[in-house]
Amino acid sequence: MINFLGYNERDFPIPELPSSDACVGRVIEEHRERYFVMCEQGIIEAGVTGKIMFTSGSKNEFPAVGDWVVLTPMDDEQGIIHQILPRKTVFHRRASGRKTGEQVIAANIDIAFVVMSGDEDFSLNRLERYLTIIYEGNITPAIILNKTDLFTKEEVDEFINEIKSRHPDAKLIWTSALTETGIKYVIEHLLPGKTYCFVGSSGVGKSSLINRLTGGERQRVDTLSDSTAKGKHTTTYRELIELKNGSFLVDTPGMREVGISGSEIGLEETFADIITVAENCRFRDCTHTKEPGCAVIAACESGTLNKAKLDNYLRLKRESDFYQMQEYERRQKGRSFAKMVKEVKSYNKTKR
Ligand SMILES: Nc1nc2c(ncn2[C@@H]2O[C@H](COP(=O)(O)OP(=O)(O)OP(=O)(O)O)[C@@H](O)[C@H]2O)c(=O)[nH]1
Ligand SMILES: [Mg+2]
Ligand SMILES: [Zn+2]
Repeated sequence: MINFLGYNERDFPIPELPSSDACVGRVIEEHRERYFVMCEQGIIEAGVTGKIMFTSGSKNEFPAVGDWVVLTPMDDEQGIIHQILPRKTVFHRRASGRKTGEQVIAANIDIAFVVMSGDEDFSLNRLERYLTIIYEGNITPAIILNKTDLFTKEEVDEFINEIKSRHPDAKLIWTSALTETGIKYVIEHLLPGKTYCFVGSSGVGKSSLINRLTGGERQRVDTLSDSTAKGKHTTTYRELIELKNGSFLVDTPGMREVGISGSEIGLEETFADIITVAENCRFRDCTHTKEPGCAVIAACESGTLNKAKLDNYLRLKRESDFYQMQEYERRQKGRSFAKMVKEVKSYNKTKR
């Protein structure tokens, strides 16, 4: 019987275990393909099997913080992960740099807090990237405007109005990790057994907020001290932190790139106002850029829709479509290569 780290049998039914010493645990830290997994017997440092099994519902083959996994301990400290249990929700972005595919930042998250601050970090377009990713992953978003102590009340109101002008219904909390303003409204969201992640640019105050929520003393579920982070406070790896009330927080390093992958559902949710108006466009395949009878352009002109939001929607839609096309081509190429290998093999066989 598992009874820890937010486990519930309904969401994560235990599969048939590969051996009698195998167990189920939750990934609490990720360091370059090494994982710290909390199991009933304690924390196990684990790698993955060469052929980690794909499970229905999980798009990505590697575990991420928040995942429930099946592992076999080799001793008290080390083990091997065989399987990722199907994810209930997932926060993933387009892999950065030259890598292809998606990168999972965290799994099985109930609410994702997008943290922004009023300085140079403030960007509604970037906020909408995060919202798209969050909705796409079936997670509920909430927005935190942090560092309000650095601004006058009028300036803070201005930031709030800007966010509300594009997302009037979004849950929005303004805070200061320094003076503790608004922290109690964040706490109100934190329920036992639920998991929350904090995302946003580097330096916006994600870890500072988490420190406030833990009351300064990190209820870290592990004992690992990261020597590379010495002297700096920049978060260098993702970790799951347990609060006294039994809720779980995932701290993540600030993201420089917030690329979206194929995100139809995410875009539909984030830009629901545009999608609704678009139903009245004359053409089914209207691109909302120049067509006659475009209800979206008309709504922007009359001020019912926000033009800057539309521009961002069109940009993100292109990005999502482009990603899907690229993935499709990659799969086709992979398929024709596999076919060629098969053909060569059977040719060699008939020759013999
Ligand atoms: N004035 C002010 N400073 C803050 C506030 N929150 C955080 N800071 C400061 O901002 C700096 C960055 O805070 P962190 O909590 O490390 O930011 P982070 O989002 O975790 O950054 P990464 O881990 O790099 O992603 C630190 O010097 C904090 O003391 C706030 O509400 N007000
Ligand atoms: Mg941090
Ligand atoms: Zn249109």
